[in-house]
Amino acid sequence: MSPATTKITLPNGTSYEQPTGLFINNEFVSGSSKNKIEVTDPNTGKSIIEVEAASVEDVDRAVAAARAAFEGDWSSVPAIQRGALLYKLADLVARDRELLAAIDAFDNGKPYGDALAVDLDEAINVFRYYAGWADKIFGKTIETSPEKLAYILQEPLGVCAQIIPWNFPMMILAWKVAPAIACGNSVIVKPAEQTPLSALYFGKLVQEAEAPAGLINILPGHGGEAGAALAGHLDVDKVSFTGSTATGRNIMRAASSNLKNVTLECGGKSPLIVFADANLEQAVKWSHVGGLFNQGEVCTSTSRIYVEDSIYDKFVELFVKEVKAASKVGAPFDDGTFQGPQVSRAQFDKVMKYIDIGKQEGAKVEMGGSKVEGDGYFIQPTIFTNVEEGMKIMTEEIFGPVVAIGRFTDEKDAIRKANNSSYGLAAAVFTENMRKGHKVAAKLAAGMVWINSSGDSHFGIPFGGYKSSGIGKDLGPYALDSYTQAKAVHVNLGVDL
Ligand code: TXE
Repeated sequence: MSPATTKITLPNGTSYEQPTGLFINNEFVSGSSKNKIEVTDPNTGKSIIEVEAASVEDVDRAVAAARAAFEGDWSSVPAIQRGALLYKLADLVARDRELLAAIDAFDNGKPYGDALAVDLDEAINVFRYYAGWADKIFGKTIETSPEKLAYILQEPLGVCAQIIPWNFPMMILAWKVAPAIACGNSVIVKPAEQTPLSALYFGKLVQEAEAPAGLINILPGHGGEAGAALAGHLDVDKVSFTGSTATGRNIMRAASSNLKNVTLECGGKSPLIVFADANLEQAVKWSHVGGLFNQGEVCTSTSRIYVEDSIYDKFVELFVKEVKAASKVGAPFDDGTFQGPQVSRAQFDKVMKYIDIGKQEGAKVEMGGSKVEGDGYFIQPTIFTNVEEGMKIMTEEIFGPVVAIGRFTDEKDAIRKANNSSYGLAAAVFTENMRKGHKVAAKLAAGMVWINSSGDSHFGIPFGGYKSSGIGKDLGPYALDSYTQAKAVHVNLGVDL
């Protein structure tokens, strides 16, 4: 029996039919168990809808479908047609961008305007970008001797499991699905429990694009069950994950079952360094966006700010002023909202716990520091100052609207403090001295460094971390390496035995 769709009316008045089943073989189907996921509106704390949760058996079913697609006609589809499919998907996502943005704003809690201008814009660009790559994935020839031709084929990996977080649901789906399909793989997407709705709606677009059956499967499910089953599955060739470092470790352990290829984009505690010679006004504005955009639920959030001693007080004064003026907290669909609710009760509790820890550790609450009274998971934008190295709020990922500010004496001290982390996702440097900017950038242990900006990213540029922030890269041509493997072919041109 095919599962129901449910009519949802979004807070902006738009109604649509939301699929609630599992998407396998281009059909919405019921799961083998009665497992459900309850999806909540973080703006009110109320339940929106239940969707089916994939069991281990359902994972097997989806893997079999993806395997059959990969080994079937798909393997002989010309590269340019893989690109054509991605262009079609891009056009369909573009057609429904407002609905998809509204869905993400609804179950995630992010401001609708941001979902539209950032998440959906990026998702569409990413599909188009990798559509263009599909027929430009080159092998190599390597000269060895006149008696031999050696060439390298760059081949797809096979069945790819793609485990998606809840902070940018449609955007990260695009980051994972588009390069995998461009390279000729088949995929199984597992959206996060908190935000499965846009991914399931995307299943309808996959149908409409007439993708080969089984090429793109979407399995909402619990991480510990469906996610773990995908990561450990013996017939899955790759797992790509974005989420916490703790879960990344579990995935890597599970992936050792068949030594599957692994890409992990995990947590961060990214530093932002403000030198005394920075353009202070710009440093303040970027620090605001870099630390507090998307409710602080950004893996590259520059949530640790280090300011040079001589301008520390001035920076704090201007930063607090900027955050007060530009961090309007409100409902996701209200005009002018900069910060919506945290995604879930669990995330709200985690952030509030860290705010309490910061107070106990003796850091100064410069502004915020409490929840916002009323329904929903709202937290005041919070700034801690006089934060010392070693304090938990300076070392652990909070993933909320909380920024910790410390100070440094000179360049060496700034670099030492910035690198004093088990994470290495991103880092930002503010200085008007470009020689210093580039020198410091080279010394920062981070997969992405911004000079005079923060949180900047582009689909053509690799995205991924050093140290415990992950392995491998999403985006840019680098993601093509993440979804292909090299096969060496040795051709004997004249050596007879
Ligand atoms: O993350 P999880 P959670 C960080 C952030 C946040 C914390 C916890 O600090 O506060 O993680 O969030 C799936 N095998 N980030 O608990 O567990 C899960 O179903 C396979 C940073 O939500 O990492 C979901 O689809 N999969 C971040 C995805 O992993 C498993 C984004 C992420 O969930 C699994 C999100 C398992 N054993 C949170 N367990 C970023 N890097 O942007 C869970 N999952």
